[in-house]
Amino acid sequence: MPWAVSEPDVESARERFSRPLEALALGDVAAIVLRGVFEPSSCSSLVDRLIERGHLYDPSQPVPDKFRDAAVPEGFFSRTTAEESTGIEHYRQQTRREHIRIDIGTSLGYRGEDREAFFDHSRQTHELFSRLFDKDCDPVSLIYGRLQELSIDKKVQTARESDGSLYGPAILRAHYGGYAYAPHFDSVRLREKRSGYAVHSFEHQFAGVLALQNTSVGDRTAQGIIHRCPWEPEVDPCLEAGTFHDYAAEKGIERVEVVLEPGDLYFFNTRMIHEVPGLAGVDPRIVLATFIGYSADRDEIFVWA
Ligand SMILES: O=C(O)CCC(=O)C(=O)O
Ligand SMILES: [Fe+2]
Repeated sequence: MPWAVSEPDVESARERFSRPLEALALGDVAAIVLRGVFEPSSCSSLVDRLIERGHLYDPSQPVPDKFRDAAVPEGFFSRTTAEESTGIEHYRQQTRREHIRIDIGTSLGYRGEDREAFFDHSRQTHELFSRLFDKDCDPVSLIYGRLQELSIDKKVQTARESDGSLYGPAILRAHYGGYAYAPHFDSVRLREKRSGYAVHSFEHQFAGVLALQNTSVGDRTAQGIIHRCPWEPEVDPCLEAGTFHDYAAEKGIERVEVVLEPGDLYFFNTRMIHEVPGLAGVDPRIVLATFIGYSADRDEIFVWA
């Protein structure tokens, strides 16, 4: 059987797999795609609201300085140990000026080095999201709800420490001007090695990503690609050298492009090498993204950003 996604809804995932999240954990399915879970009109009104309230900028206007300063460079995540430390400036120098990623929310990968500042920032995100979203527009609860259904009987909740400190519940990300994710994997355990955080204790990490707006050039749109290649140390040299595509071709590794429309939600295992090639369309690609901690033998599932 070729490696493929499960779509279009929770029911079909549950028909195909008795435990869909276990299938993701094992790498049996490339992604679980849930089509049209959020109305396209709700996606566009949310994007308009983000621009009106100054969280994003209108791409037809020059880039305001505050966004240039806040942009997250391609490939950057903060490292846990000083020996491994590669500063953000290194990544800024490698990122083209017009490749701008704006995060609205609190990313553990970006802010996890300073624990206190991370949880302070998360508190502000909870306040901000309670102003941005309401019962008529609540894409965060929507992601949590679908994940709960896919989990069958586990309890989905925002990641928290034993003292009750909450992580950010999700993150809005806008990618302007051809911003790309090169082939990579995400893991608080295997990559960032954040052993001081509760999310470190889960065996598997997934992502749940809701598309809010596509970027396009002609009839092409920027879409994610997932390779049937779980991260192992031997893959690091080609990730670092930017030669993963050659490696994958040589090994005959399968790949799946997950084509999403605004309002589609997908879940995938972030240990699988994945990428989103950049496309310099006028409108930025905008998503609401989460990370998910899952272990077969634990009743709770943690969600963070
Ligand atoms: O935007 C996506 O679909 C996935 C992005 C991604 O790989 C990441 O945020 O680590
Ligand atoms: Fe990723």
